[in-house]
Amino acid sequence: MTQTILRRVLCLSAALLLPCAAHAASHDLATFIREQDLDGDGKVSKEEFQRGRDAEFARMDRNRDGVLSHDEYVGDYRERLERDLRERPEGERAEMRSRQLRQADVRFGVLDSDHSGGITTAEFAATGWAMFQRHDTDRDGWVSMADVPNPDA
Ligand SMILES: [Ca+2]
Ligand SMILES: [Ca+2]
Ligand SMILES: [Ca+2]
Repeated sequence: MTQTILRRVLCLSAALLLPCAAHAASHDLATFIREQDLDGDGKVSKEEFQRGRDAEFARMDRNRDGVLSHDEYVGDYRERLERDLRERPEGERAEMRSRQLRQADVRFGVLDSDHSGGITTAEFAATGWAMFQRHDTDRDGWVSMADVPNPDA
């Protein structure tokens, strides 16, 4: 009984940390490397990853106050989502849109770990760092194809 509840809680927290379809890409090793390998050497250093994350944060922080508001975070996601949705059959779009936006909302809540209503650079960096470490399974400070994918990632 207790175990069932525990398992459910664990599944729920895993689900919260899991990305939605449009973000699932970043959690696949090969896609992670393709997206984050800025200098094209086939692997991602911590510095390279950090540079990419900084640029991503700066792009989303429209009013340049160093904090991602809910509107900035979800608004940025919505723009990308609308582009993705154009490639989907029309009948699927509305359902997918509301599901994905709900998930973006949940992700905002997870990223905003102190529930201040905005994601600070520190909160954003902490999540990114966790993602990097999850991929760097051999802990050499690089994410490369030598890192055997973690089945939980
Ligand atoms: Ca690289
Ligand atoms: Ca802002
Ligand atoms: Ca590695």
